[in-house]
Amino acid sequence: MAKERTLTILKPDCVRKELIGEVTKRIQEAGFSILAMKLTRLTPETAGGFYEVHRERPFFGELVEFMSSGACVPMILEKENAVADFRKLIGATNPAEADAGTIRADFADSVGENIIHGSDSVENGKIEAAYFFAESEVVANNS
Ligand code: 3AN
Repeated sequence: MAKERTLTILKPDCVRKELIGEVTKRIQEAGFSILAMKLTRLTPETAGGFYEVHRERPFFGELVEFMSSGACVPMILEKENAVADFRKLIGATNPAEADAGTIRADFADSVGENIIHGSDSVENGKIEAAYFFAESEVVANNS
């Protein structure tokens, strides 16, 4: 199976709960290589741009406010079957519906504050990665 890349964000609730280390450990133990990572803080404008597809949804304002409420940690990850495997590792969007042992089931409080993002396709992962990282910030081979 070919290697894929996905984009994750450890969200502001993950950073506030001091879970950067714990969540990153789970990601690495699941076999993902980190090709890029940084600590940053989104503005309401950049958060709105990232979640542009949700602009018409009723929760958009809340989502933008939350995502710009503190620091977050975006990472580009690589692994075989990365997109699907990562979504399995993090669990369903709503932590109440997430499988036991997933990151969201273990750490997230609500559908709005759900600890972590994972791209839903390789194509979107590419677009999302470019939102946070210049090509020069990406380590091509880190396995
Ligand atoms: P996922 O991040 O699991 O792919 P999406 O793309 O459906 O989920 O939603 C993007 C983000 O919007 C979610 N991570 C979540 O934080 C937020 N969100 C989704 N649905 C709701 C909702 N009903 N109420 C509040 N926030 C939501």
